[in-house]
Amino acid sequence: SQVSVFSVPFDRGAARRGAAQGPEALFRAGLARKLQALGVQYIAERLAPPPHAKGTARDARLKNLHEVLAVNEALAARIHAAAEAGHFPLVLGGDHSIAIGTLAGLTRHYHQLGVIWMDAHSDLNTPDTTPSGNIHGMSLAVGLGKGDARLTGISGYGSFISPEHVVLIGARSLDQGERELIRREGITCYTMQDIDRLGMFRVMEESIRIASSGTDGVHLSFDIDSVDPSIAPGTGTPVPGGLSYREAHLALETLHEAGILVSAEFVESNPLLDSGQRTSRLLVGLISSLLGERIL
Ligand code: DIR
Ligand code: MN
Ligand code: MN
Ligand code: MN
Repeated sequence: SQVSVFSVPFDRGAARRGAAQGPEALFRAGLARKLQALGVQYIAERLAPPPHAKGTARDARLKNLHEVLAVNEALAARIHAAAEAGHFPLVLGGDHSIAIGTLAGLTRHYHQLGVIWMDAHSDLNTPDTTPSGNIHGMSLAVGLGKGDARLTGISGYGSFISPEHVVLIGARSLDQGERELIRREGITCYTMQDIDRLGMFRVMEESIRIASSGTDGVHLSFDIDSVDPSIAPGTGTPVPGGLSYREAHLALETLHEAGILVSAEFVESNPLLDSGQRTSRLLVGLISSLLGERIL
């Protein structure tokens, strides 16, 4: 199917500026050439950054809420239209708060969406549990229907994701409220310790089975901070002990072969924090693996 690439130059969901320049850094690192070489049919679109909401009331538990709402309302509408047209949305962030719009648009079309969330974090905070007030730490909770009503009320949400259809991979930095939510809701979470013990291939086989059982499509949300900061330094909240180069590629190669995905997003790449183009180049390679690039 045709790929619809959406660049989302937005970073007000995170504490640090710079992820807004992530998409253009990927194109500078050769993304378009790579897609062409792979024979991927695609159209590319860039969302407008939302205007600064000056003078609106500030909420320390929901920082930049109005900007986050504006970009995600727009993104949800574009994602829903792409899904309706039978296209495969490939969303380039931007910080992880844009997953709110992606999930809203997708769940309006796919009523039993599975989600594979690769991240050092779980992004399962709500305004009541957040230690930072940054909405990029809340996006998966919103997708489950939890949190501020203005976020869960974004027009796309036709249905919320069911916890049994969510798989977290690569977690190693969870806040107490997130741990409790994972346990309470029975969300499957493959921590870095699980990956060390089981191996990435087995983790992916199980994740694919869980996310695709009883669902009508699976979305991959890939936060680059899932990868170890020694090879992916260009990101705002790096955590040591992450995925190796091969573990990350193997995960995406396995997802390509499984053929279960209907959509994917790559977020939290921050060129201002990168060492040269290291992280952007790594991401271009990872996207290529997801879209079918093979060693042999
Ligand atoms: C932390 C960091 N759990 C928070 N979250 C990040 O602020 O809620 N998610 N960085 O990717
Ligand atoms: Mn994240
Ligand atoms: Mn529909
Ligand atoms: Mn993260």
